[in-house]
Amino acid sequence: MQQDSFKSGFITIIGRPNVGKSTFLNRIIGQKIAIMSDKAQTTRNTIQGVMTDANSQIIFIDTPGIHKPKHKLGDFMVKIAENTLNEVDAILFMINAAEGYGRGDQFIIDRLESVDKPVYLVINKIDQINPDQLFDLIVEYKDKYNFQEIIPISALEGNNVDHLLAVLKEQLPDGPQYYPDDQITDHPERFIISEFIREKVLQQTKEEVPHSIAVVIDKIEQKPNEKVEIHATIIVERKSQKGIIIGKQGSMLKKIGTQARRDIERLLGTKVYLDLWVKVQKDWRNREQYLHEFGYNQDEY
Ligand SMILES: Nc1nc2c(ncn2[C@@H]2O[C@H](COP(=O)(O)OP(=O)(O)OP(=O)(O)O)[C@@H](O)[C@H]2O)c(=O)[nH]1
Ligand SMILES: [Mg+2]
Repeated sequence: MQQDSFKSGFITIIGRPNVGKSTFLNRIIGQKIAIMSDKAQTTRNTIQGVMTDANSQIIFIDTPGIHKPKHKLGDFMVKIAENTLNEVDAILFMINAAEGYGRGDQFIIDRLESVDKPVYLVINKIDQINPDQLFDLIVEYKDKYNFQEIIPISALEGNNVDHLLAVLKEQLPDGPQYYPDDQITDHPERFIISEFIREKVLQQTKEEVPHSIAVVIDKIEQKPNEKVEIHATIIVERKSQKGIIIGKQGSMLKKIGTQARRDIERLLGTKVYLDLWVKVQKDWRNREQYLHEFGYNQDEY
């Protein structure tokens, strides 16, 4: 009897900040592995999400939004996002239906001109527009690049996501199973835990504060009472930001801690004790040594 072939491949998700790349990744993986927020430049690393079924494995790569960098951290983010273009079998270029075409999208389209891979235009957030607007958007975009297909979705509500996945699976080449059945991401729990903490800071603060922080996990310890004890430090750039993160009588830090702990407990499936500290590291986003130390390491890419 002939064995059915196994299909596999890598697909990157690129686009401007805030278009919904991480929301899409989490939806298709069915678990939160990438943090999300309404602030631009939420994602800072590439994050693989692995989708495996009986005869295929697709590895999606969530990437930082492509933007005009203002510091070394931004350079790193854009560089690793662009680097994925050369490492994959297909590209999802995601746009925000509610925003429409802009210079930032053209910048990405210019990058795509030199890439010889199928590019799918994914129009996300269609729950925010009406069908006429969608039609106009498709007409506008279809002449801008030779897209393999244009697929409208809502990552938040799930509209048409199954269709997109079916189309992608269809075009996968025959290939090996790269990851075991039960593995859903390339990052260790330690990374996801630090990201969950960062997400809560992003959601609770505004303006420059959310962009100025990094989170470092100092220690993770399994206690005899079944609890996991986690010690982490939130790094900020200025003393004033430290005050904001701590809040009045520690109220903000407490809120961040409680919310992050809930997510971490869901991830680990166990009770967690979370101890958070805040530390100032001046101008860390522009200093190679700290970027390296906080997990934004050029050499790894
Ligand atoms: N209405 C609506 N909102 C969405 C949809 N998808 C994502 N969002 C929202 O858009 C915001 C940004 O989502 P993210 O998934 O963090 O966007 P991203 O592209 O990963 O952003 P960066 O990591 O900064 O590049 C969040 O507030 C999401 O809830 C959608 O389909 N519809
Ligand atoms: Mg993201």
